[in-house]
Amino acid sequence: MQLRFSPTSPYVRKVRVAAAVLGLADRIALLATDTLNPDDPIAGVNPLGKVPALTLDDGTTIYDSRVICEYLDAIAGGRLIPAEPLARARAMTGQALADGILDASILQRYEAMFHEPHARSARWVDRQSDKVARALAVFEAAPPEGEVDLAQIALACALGYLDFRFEGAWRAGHPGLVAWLEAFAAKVPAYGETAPNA
Ligand code: 99T
Repeated sequence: MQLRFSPTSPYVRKVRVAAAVLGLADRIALLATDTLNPDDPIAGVNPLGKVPALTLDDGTTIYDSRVICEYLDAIAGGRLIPAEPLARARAMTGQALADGILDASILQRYEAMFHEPHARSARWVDRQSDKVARALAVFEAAPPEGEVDLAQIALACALGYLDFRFEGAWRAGHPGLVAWLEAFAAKVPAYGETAPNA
């Protein structure tokens, strides 16, 4: 399998950590991708022009990170996403909340990257930053427990992204999550190995 990736993408990191935990990392070749370069083949592989995109051995390409993680989990026998419907929905909701932190954070970043200063909307940025704050408060109130699952991996990657692009400002108000992330990193070596600046 071939994974179109960028080392700074937290969605890619989620896939790579999931693959490592599932014992599938050595079946996945990494293809460096520059989504901002119009000559990069990514748009021919994923029309949305985003990473991650995983091309399977039969030539099928799948995206986005949630679909890829679900596929990898399925071929590994279902260790990161529970089969029981309610437990499954809970794990997928945890992933959606963590991914929502990423989506809202990246929208803030793109606002600064793609808009000239006079065209930026502080209201829009505040709206996104409120989403991040609310999601972090939910996780802080009840940090995930139990075996490593997809929701935990997604949360760790979201916090890692806030460290990488937002100077770790989240740490000040979330001591429970700081402790949780430290414990997660100690349990899952692939987390440190896939850090954006590793
Ligand atoms: O939007 C673009 O044109 C390019 N962006 C991406 O490819 C980002 C990279 S994170 N990927 C996604 O937005 C994927 C989201 C999707 N729902 C998924 O896979 O789950 C780059 C962040 C950074 O470098 O700061």
